[in-house]
Amino acid sequence: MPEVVTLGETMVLMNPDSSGPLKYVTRFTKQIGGAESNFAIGVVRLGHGAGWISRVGNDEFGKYIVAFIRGEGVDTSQVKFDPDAPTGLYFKERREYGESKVYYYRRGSAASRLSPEDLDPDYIGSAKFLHVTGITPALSESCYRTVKEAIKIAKSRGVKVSLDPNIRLKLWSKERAREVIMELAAQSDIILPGLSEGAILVGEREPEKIAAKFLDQGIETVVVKLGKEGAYFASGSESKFVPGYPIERVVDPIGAGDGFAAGFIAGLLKGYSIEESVKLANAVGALATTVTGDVEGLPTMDEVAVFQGKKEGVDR
Ligand code: KDG
Repeated sequence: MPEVVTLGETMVLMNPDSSGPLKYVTRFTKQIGGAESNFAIGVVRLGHGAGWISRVGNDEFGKYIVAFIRGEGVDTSQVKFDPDAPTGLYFKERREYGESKVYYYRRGSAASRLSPEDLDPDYIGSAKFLHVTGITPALSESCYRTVKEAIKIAKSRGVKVSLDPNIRLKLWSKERAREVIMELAAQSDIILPGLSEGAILVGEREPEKIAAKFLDQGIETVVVKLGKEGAYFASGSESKFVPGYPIERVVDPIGAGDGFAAGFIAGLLKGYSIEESVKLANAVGALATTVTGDVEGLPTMDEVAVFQGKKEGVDR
């Protein structure tokens, strides 16, 4: 049974071969993306077992996604092929400046029909961590109930719960996101918000204040992601800024947060301190931005060691 279990939607990603408005783009590269499977792939690359629970359509895209994720070494035994709904799809739009945009084609997708009956309590109960994100409960009422049930199972079996808010305002309003994510946060042991998510969720803009508000809710460990500046963590009486790794040329920022989460949880699984786990998370998040695609840049531990200057790289 995997050490880490996660659940959520993975879509086929149509990644434009050129930048600019999609209206003028003529060629796309077919890849995959989904916050939770990005995370699971990241954990496996770093040397740990991960399982991903989901539904995909019983269609070519669903088969492609499952084959890809299984090929990365993630356990896909809990994924169902749904004959009555299609696999979701999303497009990225790249600009030479600023952030990428995304366009979803996922309403009514197979994954949006995930339900609590798709959960095997023994599968979740045998893991060390359950990782959930704020994307899944935004997909549908049944997805919301599924995430709550997964957390309930984890808590009843002593499995630690980590939550990445991953607020996607194309899926729901700020108000609903706050209400649901704060409800899930109250049940979680670890939360990994970004700065703008902190502002939405707890109305604070500074890392220390964001962390303090979540600690007040009874969450054990808060790690506030600060992009290239690194991260700030607070856990019990310990708190610290951990500097990041500025990347000169970010090729594709989407998926960096999932890489960060994978690095952090993998660090804890290795028995690292929270600070060392945040360092690993910073490195994984930074490396994820150096390659086009949501998962293609996720590193192995060897690649992290070379990046951090702890090991010499051999290229030829
Ligand atoms: O974190 C990256 C994800 O946003 C991307 O892989 C697609 O899961 C996705 C989503 O719902 O936006």
